[in-house]
Amino acid sequence: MGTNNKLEELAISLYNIDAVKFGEFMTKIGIKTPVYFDLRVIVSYPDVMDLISVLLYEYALKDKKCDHVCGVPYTALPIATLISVKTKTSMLMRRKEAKSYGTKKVIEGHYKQGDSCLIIEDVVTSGSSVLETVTDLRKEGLKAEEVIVILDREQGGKQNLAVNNVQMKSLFTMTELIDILVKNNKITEESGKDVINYLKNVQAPQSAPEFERILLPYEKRAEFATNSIAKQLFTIMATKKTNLCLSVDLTSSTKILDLLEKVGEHVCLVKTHIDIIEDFTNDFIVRLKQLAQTFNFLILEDRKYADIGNTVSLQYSKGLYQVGEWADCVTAHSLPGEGLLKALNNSNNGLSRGVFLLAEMSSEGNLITKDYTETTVKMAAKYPEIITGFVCQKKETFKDPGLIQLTPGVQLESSKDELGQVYNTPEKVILENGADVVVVGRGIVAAKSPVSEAIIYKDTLWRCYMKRVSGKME
Ligand code: 5BU
Repeated sequence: MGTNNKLEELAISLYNIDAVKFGEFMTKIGIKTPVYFDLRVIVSYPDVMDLISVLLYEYALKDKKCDHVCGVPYTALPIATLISVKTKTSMLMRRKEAKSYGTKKVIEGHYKQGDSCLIIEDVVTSGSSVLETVTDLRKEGLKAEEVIVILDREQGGKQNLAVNNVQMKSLFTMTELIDILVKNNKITEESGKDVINYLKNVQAPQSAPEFERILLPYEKRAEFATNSIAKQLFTIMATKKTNLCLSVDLTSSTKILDLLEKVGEHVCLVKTHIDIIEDFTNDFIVRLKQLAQTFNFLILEDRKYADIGNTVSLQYSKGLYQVGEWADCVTAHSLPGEGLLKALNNSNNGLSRGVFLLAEMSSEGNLITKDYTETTVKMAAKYPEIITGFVCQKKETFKDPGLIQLTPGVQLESSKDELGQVYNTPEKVILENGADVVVVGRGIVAAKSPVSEAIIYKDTLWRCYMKRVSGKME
């Protein structure tokens, strides 16, 4: 029997054993739905189980090698077992409840770091169950980049998974399953259309586990970036192997330039407060740009724009500093609303430019609330071409892997200054709080030997990042 015939046979069997039902049903959360799936019943039908495992094998495993297979608990567990036995491929088992016990292993079985694991699932709606399994596997250092499913409900799961670097293949899409059932007179064309329309209108929200973004390496994140500065910065970090942003909070232009001569090779980004320099001239900008080119770093002017669009546009492109001419990116508050982002977007003179929007601050007692942070992130989503990322303190603040988390308030020891600045350690901000680029000011510029201190920061921060993307977080 050819694969297509087998698929047809499976579709009809699923219908006959009531694993898929059409009519009017209520979902768990009280919404009416014209279609209902319960693939848990397949365990009572060995022929159906057999057919599913043969088809999954032909689709996903025949021409491919993977070190392990892992079923998403619970429905897919017996299917994964059959495939494992049939193909003599090792199986891993993910515990769903281990988290609450704390110490128990989440992934059972024998494996090595870097081993590849194919995930198996029955039905995908939003993809969130698959992502939970992916995340647990990646935490153990396993490569989890492919999933094979029986049915894709076509409600956004495939896209959600792709954003998280997981490719999904399915035996059927919902449309294909319905076509087969209509063709075989199991359901009418009309109820088939109803179902397709219903599914189109009820798309799953974009969802990803909160730590997904931070498990991806910078070179991969560059592929997701929509702002050209974010793309460049991810690429610089990956090639120079540094995620250190030096905040050159010095008031003499010669001191800044002298320091950058020596530490330029160790940083990905240099952050300025141009209005604190006492001997500012245009020559300073010329030299700064030369150094940026020689050492391949970007420049962030930490101007924290916070006015109406028209004023911001003037502040950005006119006046003594003409920031838009030389700074690759700037910081801005979301407080005045979208006009400010429109202004910055329209004032770039055709140059590649970016904005880090302030979603949180590091200082004690700042007035930013959770609501404010969430609204800021939503506002940024409307301007993907200009937003480089967020200045923020927590990994939960945003999910988009193409945006950069810039985190200030970092020193080797956690402490505070006398004016409310709060310092966390590199370990904490990178491994726990999700920082992508770490801003260090006085930790380096006020050190006895700023150059050797910069190297210590660079090495420590990079080590933490490597630990994070290797998946070994504990
Ligand atoms: P420090 O010397 O490492 O404390 O300098 C931190 C820099 O980051 C300094 O230039 C601040 O203006 C900047 N910063 C900050 O510390 N906290 C924030 O929340 C934001 C910016 Br936004």
